[in-house]
Amino acid sequence: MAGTIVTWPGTDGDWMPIGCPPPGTNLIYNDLHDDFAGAPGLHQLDIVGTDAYPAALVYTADPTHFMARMRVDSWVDPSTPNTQFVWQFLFDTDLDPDNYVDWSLQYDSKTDHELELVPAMSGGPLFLNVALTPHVVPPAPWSGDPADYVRATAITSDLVNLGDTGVADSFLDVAIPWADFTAWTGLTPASFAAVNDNDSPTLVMYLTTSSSHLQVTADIPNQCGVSSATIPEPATLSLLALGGLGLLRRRRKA
Ligand SMILES: [Ca+2]
Ligand SMILES: [Ca+2]
Ligand SMILES: [Ca+2]
Ligand SMILES: [Ca+2]
Repeated sequence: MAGTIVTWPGTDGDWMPIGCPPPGTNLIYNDLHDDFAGAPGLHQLDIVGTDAYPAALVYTADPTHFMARMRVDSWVDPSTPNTQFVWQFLFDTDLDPDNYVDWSLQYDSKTDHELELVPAMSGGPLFLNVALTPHVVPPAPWSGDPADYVRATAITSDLVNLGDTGVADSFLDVAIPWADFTAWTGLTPASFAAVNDNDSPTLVMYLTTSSSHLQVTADIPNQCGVSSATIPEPATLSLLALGGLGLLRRRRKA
């Protein structure tokens, strides 16, 4: 029966905040409001969080499912339906500097309409470079019915509004069976033991949102000690993509 497969944590306090990348920063995962192109109209894609109200949390105490939580400005937004977008929990399972994203556990509400675990073909070094494996060919290693494995809480019980929409913020929760998650990613409950301060030698989590189930196009990590040199914000990305710097230099010479 739909909706009864996962036993979600009973209270918000059961969830464990995760730390900011890179490893060893010992900072809580934060994210700014209105910090990507189009953000003012895309409240449901805007990841928000502070030290007091973290953006990213996990629940690893359940014996059968791994669970992760993302705080966004507002899940319910009739003017911009949620069916066009993808919410991503990205995992770097080997801390390689040039290809940091290895897996995405993502709620694909755009193309496949499932919660799916997909590997990265190319995982960086910029979020612009992340290329995820298509769901159908080859098949996603695991996928589940959102009715069973995704839970949205429209109004956070803390009643804090880090964004600008709704009376508070919203939580998006996802769950995947440990058996499948571990078989594909190698991650176990023990892998997450030091993830709250990102002192784990083998695991970093990133939260992103997108208008594509194969890429990262919307909100990306910031305020987390992540160097802007390795992970530019969208304005910088578009300039680089257009070769803007080269054009400017050539003009100055002429
Ligand atoms: Ca944000
Ligand atoms: Ca990696
Ligand atoms: Ca809000
Ligand atoms: Ca961000």
